[in-house]
Amino acid sequence: MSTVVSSTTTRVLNSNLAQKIMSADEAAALIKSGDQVGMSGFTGSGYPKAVPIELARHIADANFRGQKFQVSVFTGASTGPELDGALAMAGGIHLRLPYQSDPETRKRINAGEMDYMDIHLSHVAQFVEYGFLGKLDVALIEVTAVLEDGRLVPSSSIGNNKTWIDQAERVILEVNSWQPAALEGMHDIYYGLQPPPNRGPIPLVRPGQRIGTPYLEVPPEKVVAIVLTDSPDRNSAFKAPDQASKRIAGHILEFLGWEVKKGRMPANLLPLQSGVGNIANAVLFGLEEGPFEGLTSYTEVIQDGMIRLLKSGKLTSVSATAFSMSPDMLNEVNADMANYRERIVLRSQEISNHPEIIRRLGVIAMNGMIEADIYGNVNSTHVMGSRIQNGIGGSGDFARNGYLSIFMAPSTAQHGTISTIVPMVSHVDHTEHDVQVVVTEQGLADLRGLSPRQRAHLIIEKCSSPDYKPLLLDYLNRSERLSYGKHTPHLLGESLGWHNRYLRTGNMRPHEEN
Ligand code: 0RQ
Repeated sequence: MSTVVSSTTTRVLNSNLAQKIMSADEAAALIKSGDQVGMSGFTGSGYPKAVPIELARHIADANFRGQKFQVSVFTGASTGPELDGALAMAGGIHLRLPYQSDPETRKRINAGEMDYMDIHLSHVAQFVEYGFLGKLDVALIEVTAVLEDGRLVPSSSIGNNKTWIDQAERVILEVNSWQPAALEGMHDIYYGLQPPPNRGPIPLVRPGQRIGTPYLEVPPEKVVAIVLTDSPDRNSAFKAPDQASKRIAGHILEFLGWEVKKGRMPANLLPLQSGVGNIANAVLFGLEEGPFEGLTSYTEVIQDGMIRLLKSGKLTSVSATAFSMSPDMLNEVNADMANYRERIVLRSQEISNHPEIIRRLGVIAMNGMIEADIYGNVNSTHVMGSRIQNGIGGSGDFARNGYLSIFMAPSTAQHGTISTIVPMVSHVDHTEHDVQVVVTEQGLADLRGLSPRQRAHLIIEKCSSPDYKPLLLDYLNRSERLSYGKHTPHLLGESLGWHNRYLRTGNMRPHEEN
């Protein structure tokens, strides 16, 4: 394995490609209005940090001259302010996919000024490969280094980088010397996935297994620019777990212990997937104090809690597509990357989120939700049914295909003014068929083997806030008497009107007006 050196200029070891080093401004000028650009980046990790800012500047200049300049931006998932924030602010994004969590982008999408396609993360690479999304013009990818033979050492996320490089007409690389050189060897890029009808089984049977190569490959003639950067990834810090998160974590741990006792899971559990956000992180913190040893993880993002589990020795290996750590944890891991490299594998998201692997490994999927209804349908994405928060991300990939699918949230949102348990979700991301466990700080409802009406009574009893329980029971009782069908009783005129309760509280923030 070759070793890269950490000074900026020596990170591009291939002399042919070194000829293509230029400024971010010059590289941005190679991106044209109407281009579809596949960018690296997954959460606040491994996204290009220089060219998007210059591109935003070119877009703003064009707009100033009265010329329309917009591009479509495809990524792994969310990115940082230098990408989503800058381009959204300039009004430069025509279509965005597949996931975002940037405040400015969210604002533009919800104002109807930007198109957004919220798709399963496992679908993105194949949608582009199958040609469903048209031609990819440019790949803009952050890497850690370019080796002598032209192969690329990936950065702190992989996402869809392999696909963007393979599919794009031209490739722009940002070589970021802030990324630790010791990332080399941590990645596993699988080049064996053929399109149907020639797709064979993916030979991955353990979370920590390597089935590919640590490097990305790029035909040198495709590379039109290389930009040198030295900028940090940006992820926000996690909040310390609050009481509600701790109680949610407690319910999940107790439930997993029960599953082990029943013989439905081995003593070291099954590979864990943990979603984004503070509650998911709190569950990982809970596992650190819990009784389970020899854990593994097959997930999408590596949060602080995962690293703490690795440090404590409770977690033996973790597979993901990106880091998503607080600045403090990131500094700690970067300083000791060579050690973590043995226990962490970063893969393309078409593999980290692949249904075949998730089903084979029997992953325990734990994801956050905005609301669940009494029958177990889950809304992960839309506030009041119309305002996108982030996106479905990988939650559907893991929920539908996991061994166990758990959704969690506090029982109320917005300071208690709205119940997260509702008669009918205002938007469906995960159907009642994909959701096996719903948990709030009030308790946990195990929905497996229950009919719709049994599920409704259990969810209300175990998960709803005492403030909303009587209202939900009243709705269910009347529905059971008056509903047209008695299989999944509903009073349709009333069920969605439930959400107006929130509007009537007068607690809507100004930017949320529907
Ligand atoms: O509003 O920002 O104004 O405070 O929604 O909610 O409570 O901070 O929750 O950070 O855990 O995120 C589902 C969004 C939860 C996340 C979701 C308001 C609430 C707050 C955020 P404020 P919290 P979290 C794999 C997994 C989909 C993707 C996924 C998510 C804001 O988990 O994006 O799972 N999931 N990926 O007040 C009105 C409700 C509300 C509500 C919450 N019922 N009504 N407002 N809020 N519930 C990883 C990847 O794919 C990368």
